[in-house]
Amino acid sequence: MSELVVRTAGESHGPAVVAMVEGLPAGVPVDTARLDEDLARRQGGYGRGERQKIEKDHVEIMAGVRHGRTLGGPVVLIIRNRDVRLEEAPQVTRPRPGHADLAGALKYLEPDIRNILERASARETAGRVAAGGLAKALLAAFDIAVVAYVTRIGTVSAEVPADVGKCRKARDRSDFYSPDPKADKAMKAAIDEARAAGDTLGGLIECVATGLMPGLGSHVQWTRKLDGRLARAVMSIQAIKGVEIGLGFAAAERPGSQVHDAITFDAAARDEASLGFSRTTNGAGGLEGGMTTGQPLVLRAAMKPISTLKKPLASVDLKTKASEQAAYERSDVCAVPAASVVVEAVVATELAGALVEKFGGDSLRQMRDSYEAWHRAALEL
Ligand code: EPS
Repeated sequence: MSELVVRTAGESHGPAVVAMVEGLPAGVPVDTARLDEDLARRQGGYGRGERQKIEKDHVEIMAGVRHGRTLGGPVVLIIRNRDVRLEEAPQVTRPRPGHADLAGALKYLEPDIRNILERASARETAGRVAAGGLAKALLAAFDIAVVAYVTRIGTVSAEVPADVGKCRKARDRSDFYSPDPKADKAMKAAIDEARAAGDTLGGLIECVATGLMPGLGSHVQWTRKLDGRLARAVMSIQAIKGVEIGLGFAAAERPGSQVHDAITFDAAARDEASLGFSRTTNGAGGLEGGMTTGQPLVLRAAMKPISTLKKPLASVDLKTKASEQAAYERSDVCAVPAASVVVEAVVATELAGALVEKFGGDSLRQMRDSYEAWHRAALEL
């Protein structure tokens, strides 16, 4: 079975963040300018901290690409850090509640939390975003698009237009990566208020993927169920505490007749990715039985507020065991917009992985042929 695997390496203040992407077919177009656009979006958004004024993330390709196309071998991407000071950075001994600090220090028998936080830092997500750009390029060859945007900052909610194209356009004009310009003022006020209070703010992110054919993922083994894999990928993003698909938690309150999506058929849409089958609603969020249904995938993630607080919570010094305030150097007040770029990237990566598993071949051309053969056979059903 073909498999797409993404691994990252690198410390927040080490020389670079590195991503290795293994399992892409040969022939996927790679445009570093496009990858850099996502990296710039990840660095941006209202509420980001001082670090992003230092960094200017840019992808360099170290392996796996020639003449702007993947070769079929592992692709290695690096993003050099500018704020490199891993060796000289001072020890940290006062763990921040909410961060990996205390659990990591105890797990690794490590009194200097610096040795934990450097890898736990969300700077690592630059690697996942760069890798996600490659996944998006593969998906685009099958007319599959993924977009994520911010639907809430703290208690301020955005209205989400039904049209995904409109969402993307509005998001690209918003400092909050929100699809609702009417929410901007209140979102800004909420972040400014948190900053003034030495506090931080979380929020909600929605991600939609369109153009998906039915049958990506699988019902036959729990490890292959796409909803489970998406949840794992999104939950693994720093500070994400909840993931839901479609109606998600709201489905628990409704009777089945108001949750499940009646099936319709339109012969005129026979040639589309969904093979002409449609739904009157999309409560399932595009997934049934761990497989895509051919309807848009709709996933939401909840992000907790960043755990590095300017007005720190109580903690304990690991060396002296005395009560102290948690460590503070600098921090983002709100990184929900940045996290939305990471959600988009990891969802794209999981979908590209499912595509590779179903239609995998050595080359993109072979994958396209395999997809078309399946599509023809499905039309004969
Ligand atoms: C990040 C860089 C980090 C943090 C943030 C993510 O920079 P520094 O630690 O040098 O200020 O701003 O990391 C965290 C939110 C965290 O909790 O570790 C980045 O590039 O995204």
